[in-house]
Amino acid sequence: MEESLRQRIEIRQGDIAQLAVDAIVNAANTSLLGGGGVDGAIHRAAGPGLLAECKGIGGCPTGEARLTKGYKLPVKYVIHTVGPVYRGQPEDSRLLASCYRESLALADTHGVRSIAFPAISCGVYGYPVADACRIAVDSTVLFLNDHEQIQRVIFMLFSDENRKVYEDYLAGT
Ligand code: AR6
Repeated sequence: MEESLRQRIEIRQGDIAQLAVDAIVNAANTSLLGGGGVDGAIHRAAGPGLLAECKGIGGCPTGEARLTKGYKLPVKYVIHTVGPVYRGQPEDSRLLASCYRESLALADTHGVRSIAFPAISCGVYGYPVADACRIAVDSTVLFLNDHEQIQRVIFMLFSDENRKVYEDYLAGT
């Protein structure tokens, strides 16, 4: 990968709800009404204002994204996207790539310069992390290639194991 592009991508480990960036991405479900995992952590840290705004959106189809304010989080925006439940079908990768693309496009439209993603679909939704990582990084690189505004994309991994998967993949690109 070209060095200038590589410098816009960062891999970190920890709680995405603590990150101070312009926008964080939430791995939500189609109701947008909260849940466990990263969704639960984001809603807990954001406070009730986030759920109230989400209620007014009326859900989000798999592979799409919706934007809200950050409330008590140290971010301007939360971008809620709905990853596919992994079934081992070609459609899974198409929908997961769409989550990254749509989230980045929405962020771009709102003037975001720094954004962080969790490993969408890699928890409850069962997506194998090595495959999901490849899709996450490749979709992001494709987007950054012809969009200048977003200067920093952080992949925020929760576990040591997942962080290593991302680091290894990025090292090989
Ligand atoms: N910061 C960063 N990553 C996290 C955090 C956190 N605070 N907490 C968990 N992860 P999951 P999914 C990691 O299950 O598979 C929810 O109930 C986690 O280790 O949160 O897309 C929604 O409401 C895993 O690697 O999301 C949906 O119903 C990754 O985030 C459903 O789960 C994603 O795991 C979505 O499932």
